[in-house]
Amino acid sequence: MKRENVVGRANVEDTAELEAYYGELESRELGALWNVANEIEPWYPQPKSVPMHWRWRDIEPLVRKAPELVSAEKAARRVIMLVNSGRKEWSAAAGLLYSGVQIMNPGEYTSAHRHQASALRFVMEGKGAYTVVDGERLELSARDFVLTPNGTWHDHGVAEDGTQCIWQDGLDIPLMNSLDANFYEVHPQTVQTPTPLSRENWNKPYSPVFLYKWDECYAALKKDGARYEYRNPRTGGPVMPTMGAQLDLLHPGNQTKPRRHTGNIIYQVAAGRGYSEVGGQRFDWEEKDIFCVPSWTPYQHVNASGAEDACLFSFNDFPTLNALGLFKVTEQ
Ligand code: GTQ
Repeated sequence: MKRENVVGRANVEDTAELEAYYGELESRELGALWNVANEIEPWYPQPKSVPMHWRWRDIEPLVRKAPELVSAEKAARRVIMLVNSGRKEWSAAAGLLYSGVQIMNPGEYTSAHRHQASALRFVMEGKGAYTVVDGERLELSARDFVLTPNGTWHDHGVAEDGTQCIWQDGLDIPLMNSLDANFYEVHPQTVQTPTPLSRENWNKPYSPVFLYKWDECYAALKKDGARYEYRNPRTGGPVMPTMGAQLDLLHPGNQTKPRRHTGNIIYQVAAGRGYSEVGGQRFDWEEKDIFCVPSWTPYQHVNASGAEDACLFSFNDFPTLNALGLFKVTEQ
């Protein structure tokens, strides 16, 4: 019990009589709210997730080892997950967002499936990767951003004449599971036969654009300034109902304003180097590093280099918070 000596907060002393009473309650699957009230009604968000930094140079050898040990077929998805030490039980990278690094060799593919969870990918390296989303085949290059929205059939692979490919997956699996709303289905064909997908009378809750090519997005980012949001062109809003994504550009010597907000962000360094202060910790990052900012954690990004631009790709759960009226932000 966390007692607080503040009017309006639980502050009950333990006595022998009360302890016996708590035992009786427990035996009937009951409990006294005042023993947990201060914990379950925090003054402000108290994320279980902690700020974390997965350095590419540390994880790369382990990611590359996976294909030597497990086939893509047997693994179904050969992915090394990013596990937040405060969120292990949810397989979450931060908050209720999952992330992992998927690796595929030339000629390998995953079998077609769909799930209620929404997925997005940011390509880290390689040539010849493709994904087929609801029958539409999309060719993927380094730093491309691609969606496999909730309920869409998808399979992916690497062409025989390609190179080893690696990409970061982002999914809302922990959110779906915490809502007990997840479903999973295997496609009747192992891999989908590519067919054109009609966008006529599009009424899906996600973007009709699935593939956002790096060159175009980066050019738009450079033209417009500091931020590029991947958008659903039909609505101008986020690409999927539960997750959004963006690019941040930091010119040499630039830094973002310190801010904090509800909602979680997972970053991947798309280019350059710099550092971020996240909840009082300093993460010195370089290309392909991944780090997270849990909800309500103050943070700031800095490009301390004298010469090179830095670009951060990130995805977030802001659309979920916005849909529920829970997004709050403060700039300091
Ligand atoms: O490709 O749909 O990293 O279902 C984890 C679960 C990727 C996928 C992951 C998945 C996928």
